[in-house]
Parts: sequence; C-alpha cells; structure tokens
Amino acid sequence: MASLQEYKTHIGGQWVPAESGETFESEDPYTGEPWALIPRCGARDVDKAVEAAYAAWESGPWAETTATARGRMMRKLGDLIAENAEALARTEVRDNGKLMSEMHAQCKYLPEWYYFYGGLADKVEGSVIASDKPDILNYTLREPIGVCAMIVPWNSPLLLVAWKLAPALAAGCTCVIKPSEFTSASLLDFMKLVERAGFPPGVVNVVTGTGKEAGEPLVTHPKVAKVAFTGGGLTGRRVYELAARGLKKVSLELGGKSPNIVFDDCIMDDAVNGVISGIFAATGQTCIAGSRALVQESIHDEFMEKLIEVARQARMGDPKLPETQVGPITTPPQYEKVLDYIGIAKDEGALCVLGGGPAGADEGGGKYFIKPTIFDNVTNDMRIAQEEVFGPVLSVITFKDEEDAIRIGNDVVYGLAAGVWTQNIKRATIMARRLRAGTVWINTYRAVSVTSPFGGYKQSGIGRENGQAAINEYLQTKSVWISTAEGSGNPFVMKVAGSS
Ligand code: TXE
Repeated sequence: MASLQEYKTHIGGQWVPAESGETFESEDPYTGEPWALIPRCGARDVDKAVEAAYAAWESGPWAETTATARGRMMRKLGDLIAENAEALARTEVRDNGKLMSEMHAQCKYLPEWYYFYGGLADKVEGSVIASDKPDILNYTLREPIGVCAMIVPWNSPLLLVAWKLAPALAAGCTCVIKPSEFTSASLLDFMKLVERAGFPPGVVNVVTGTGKEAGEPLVTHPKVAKVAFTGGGLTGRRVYELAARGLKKVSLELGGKSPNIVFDDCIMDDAVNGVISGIFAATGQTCIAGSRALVQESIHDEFMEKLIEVARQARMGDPKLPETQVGPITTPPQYEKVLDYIGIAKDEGALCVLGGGPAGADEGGGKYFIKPTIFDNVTNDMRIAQEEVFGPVLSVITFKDEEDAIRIGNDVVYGLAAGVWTQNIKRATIMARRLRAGTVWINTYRAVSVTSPFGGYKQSGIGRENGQAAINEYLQTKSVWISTAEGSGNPFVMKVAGSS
C-alpha cells in the first residue's frame, strides 16, 4: 500500500497534530483505499482552538483590524483560491469522490464568496435612531458576535465552509471549523491559503475529528457564541439542543425531500433534464436533491419513457475523468443507508423501473457505487417519499392538478427546495407562492448563488446563508445612548417616552 499523506490541523496559526497524537485514516471513495492521515482532535484541541479564536477576537490583532482591511484580506483569499482552484478540486475529488467536472465549476466559483462578503465588510452600518426623547442621541453599532463554531458535512466541504466563513469574517468574527471526519483534507489544504492571505493567528482554526469527540466539545464550549451547522436532521437537533444549554445563536441547514414538479405544459426535454439534474447530479448526495418527481398524470407515460432513456445513459466511473457523470457514494455508512432505502422502497411496493442496487465494475462502478435508481408508483406516504435518502434514488409520484401538486409537494416535514416545470407564468407564480420551501426554481434546478438567500422552511433548517442578509447571522446590535440633558433626572423612575 502506498504511504499515506499526513496532515496536521491548524490552531492558533500553527500546524499541529492532535494533542493525543492520534490520527484516523481518510478513504478515497472511488478505490476504497485509505490515502490520508488526519489528526484525531478531542476536547483539549477544541479548547485550544476556541481560546485562540477568542483571544484573536477580543484582544488580538483581529479586533483592531478595520473592516476595510478585513475585506482586503478576504479578496486576497479569493484570488488565492482562484489561483489554486485546480489543486483544491483534486483533493476534494480524491477525498470525497465528487466529480472533477463539478469540482472545477465549484472551485472556479468559490472565490465569489470571499469577494462578495469582502466587499460587504465595510458596508455594515448602524443607524441613528429617531429618538422620542429630548436631549438624547441614540445610535446603533452592529458588532461581531464573537467566536463562531462551524460544523460542516462531507458532501461539499469547501463550498459549505465558504457559506459560513465568508460572512463571519466580514462581520469581524473569529472561527473554529470542524469538517466531517470523512472529508477533512480539502479544508486543511485551504487553510494554507488562509495563512497566505494574511489572516492573523487564531482568526480561522480547524479541529478535525468525529462529531462526538470534536463536534460536541466545540458546540458546548462556553466561549463559542454562535454555531453554524450543515448536516443531517438528527445531528442538527442534537447540536441545537446542546447549543441551547449555553443560549448560543444557532443556524442550521438540514436535509430535504424536495419535490420537482412536472406539469403537462412543460417543455418535456427541459423537464427531463431538470429531474435528472435534481437527483443524479452529485450522485444525489445533496441537500437540495429533487428526490420526489411529481409528474402530472396526463403525461406520466411519455415523461417516464424519456426519463428512463436519459437516466439509463448516465455514465458511472472514476470521478477524476471528465466524462464521468455519476460517481461513488462518499462514505461507507451512507452507501449502506442508500441500499437500505432501496430495500425499503421495494418492500413498500414501489416499482423499481431503473437501477435498484450496487453497480459492478463492468458498469463503471468502483467500491461504493449505486446505480441511478428510479421508483415509479410511489405514494407520498411511503418512507421512500418522506425520508431523506441522500443518494441517486428518485421517487416518482403522480398528481392530478395544481391543487394536488401543492398538497403532495408540501406534505413532508422538510421545506428546503422545490422545482416547477411549466410554461404558464400564472401557474408558476402561484406555485412559487404556495410551495413551502426556502428556494423555488421555475424551469431550472440546482442553481445557487452567493447573492441569493438560501435556507430551509420547516425542518430543513433555521436561518439563511448567502445574500447580503446572511451577514446578520454573525452580527449583534448594540444601542448607544448619549444624554445631552442638564442633570440625570429622577433616579427612581424609568426614562420612558418623553423624558430623558
Ligand atoms: O451528517 P451528520 P452525515 C444528511 C444525509 C445523511 C445524513 C447523515 O441524509 O445521510 O445527513 O450524514 C458532525 N455534535 N445530510 O453523517 O451526522 C459531523 O462530524 C456536533 C444532509 O454526514 O449530520 C459532521 O462534521 N457535531 C446534509 C457534521 O456534524 C456532530 C449534508 C455533519 O454530520 C455531531 C450531509 C454531534 N453530536 C448529510 N455528530 C445537508 N444538509 O446538506 C456529528 N457531527
């Protein structure tokens, strides 16, 4: 076996092993072989990282860095990401199994988060309040909330870090990031760029390790003021409960069971393409997966014929090759989970019309490959229609009319995204209004932008990432009162309206 690449983590501006000296292996999901050794951090490493972040925020050079200088550093980081996009993409493909073609696009666009929020850093303004009291000047300051814990999953590590880190840095916060234990390497590579961009020690720290050993001590650390989490619903709930004990500010981006709704007045080829992109892109391992295709009864047969024909041709293979369209499942537990759900769907009586199991080497598969799978005749009460699979498994459900589509579309605990395929603008507008989801795409799917708010309705999450308002997740408002009155008034009476 080739020797493993040894990584160190980054705490307080230093490259360090875990205090315990322990490491764990990271696997290449295409080959199933370990390729990297990652420090196995625990509570002591977390404490060091949070203390470093706290010092940098409270008294360190970061506290004195102007917002304009912060923005400049962030733009420098954006430039460095652009220069190193290819190398970052290669690490993520190796560690995560994402397609090189997807990572090329992602890493090329990634700098935009640091440019956008870097530009916003010195445009955070308080206001002068129109006071209802004489002799009072009252204004607000919008200040960084403090040390932010950022916990990210394995499906898109660099992108999901950017969604949190960029607004937090712009706001003037400092950060401790915990990547998934399955995909830590790309973030550690990225930290070399953070260092080169000139961020002072302690502003951005990383603790690698498991949720239990590194994640929980981070969420519960008394000096962490805010927790930004992306991951599964159960873990999100646990993180929320732990954070609540310390009354921390929390944002959660959790899973979805998004409907991709195809009306009989759609452009059929576009809709087929949109449904494919919703569920088979990124091997279905995305929170915004359009895992329920709702198809109007009148076009069901024609639509299914075309959908199966296109899905059948999806090319599985080595994620490094540009022609590959469907890659491996990223983690062994996720692989088992997807296979379990395929079994559940079959037991529930859903009709498997494509795929339905692991893909062998003759089909382009490697260690953890599952064939693009389509279940027809699904009803919305089945588990396969209600629970997040997070893999290349599509459930097709038919509907009669708009009202029926809205009812079925909304009848899940999630509300992350929805797609609608129609040429009727009136229908599109009604659907956009009535679907309970944080994002609604009309005649497109899986489009994201740094400029556009992203987040969940219902159990898909709390708070918004991206867009200008996301910076508020990392700010708190202070109200400053200055009296210009003679004397300080009656000490036993509250200074309410009209009195100073
Ligand atoms: O996520 P987890 P996993 C869904 C998807 C998937 C399921 C589990 O359905 O099958 O979640 O995936 C850290 N305290 N999504 O295991 O467990 C963990 O180490 C603090 C949806 O990846 O949610 C990792 O860094 N932290 C999703 C992060 O939480 C803890 C993306 C996410 O892990 C912790 C990925 C704890 N007790 C999976 N336990 C989306 N919304 O995009 C774990 N962690």
